[in-house]
Amino acid sequence: LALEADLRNAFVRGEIEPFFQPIVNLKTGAVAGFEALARWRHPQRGLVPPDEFLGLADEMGLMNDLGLMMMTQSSRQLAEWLARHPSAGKLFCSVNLSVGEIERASLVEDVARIIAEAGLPKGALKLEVTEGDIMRDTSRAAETLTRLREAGASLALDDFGTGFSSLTWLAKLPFDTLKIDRYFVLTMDKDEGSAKIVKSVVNLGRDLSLEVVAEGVENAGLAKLLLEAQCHYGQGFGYAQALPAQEAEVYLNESL
Ligand code: G
Ligand code: G
Ligand code: MN
Ligand code: NA
Repeated sequence: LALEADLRNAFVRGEIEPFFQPIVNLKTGAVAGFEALARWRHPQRGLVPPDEFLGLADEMGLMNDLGLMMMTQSSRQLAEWLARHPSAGKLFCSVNLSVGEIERASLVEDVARIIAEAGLPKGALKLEVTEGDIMRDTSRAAETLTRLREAGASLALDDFGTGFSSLTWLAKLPFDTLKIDRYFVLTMDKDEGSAKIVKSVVNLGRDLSLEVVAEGVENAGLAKLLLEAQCHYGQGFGYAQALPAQEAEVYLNESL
């Protein structure tokens, strides 16, 4: 209950902010983009990870506020980085959407406004959704995703491989990016089945002209296997965890 009161205030006080985990070009090591992950700097408890407050935020009806704050701050931050690091090319930043946000009528106009206010190029703000987020009402989700793309966002299907109907969504919905769930990536050096799944998912993504990101790249051995599998990008503790903005910019600069 104490946490509940704190969480309501946290938004007002600006205690919740995006950290940025690098997504790296497996071939060159250059940062291609970041995933924004919410972190709460609690005045007494220190850094509170999302697993400890997202459930509560959802119960309290705060997920829309969280998503708007994450998209707004990430977009502003990304615009600054693009201006300061022209050699970073088409740098992107992805933000996770929750199911309630995808179903919110005003989402598309909010995204269009946030992109315009930050002055971001088309596709630079990437929105991550999971299969679970789009399964509740697929035809409506399909329409929303199409409109989000028209509004200038790009789209990633997150945690790919953990759901049931992955292939249907992939072919039917306008995704730009496919993120392979870390479970398969983490075990691909020990488990032949996982390695085969990762390879076929990479090939599937490439055949569908999607950019493929492997999550859970915890060490150089996995990065090498993924490069051999012709995966485009890697994300994981082997490169960096989610970093505060200043540290993320240092990482970006040193990777270029
Ligand atoms: O960063 P970490 O690994 O602790 O994140 C745990 C979970 O919280 C992940 O599933 C991630 O997708 C989710 N998460 C982190 N930030 C956000 C956010 O801003 N919005 C939503 N909807 N989920 C988030
Ligand atoms: O659900 P989503 O894919 O958005 O989750 C991102 C989460 O994955 C974040 O909580 C982040 O901290 C976590 N994560 C990122 N890289 C790694 C990794 O290399 N290993 C593990 N175990 N988790 C990771
Ligand atoms: Mn994600
Ligand atoms: Na994921």
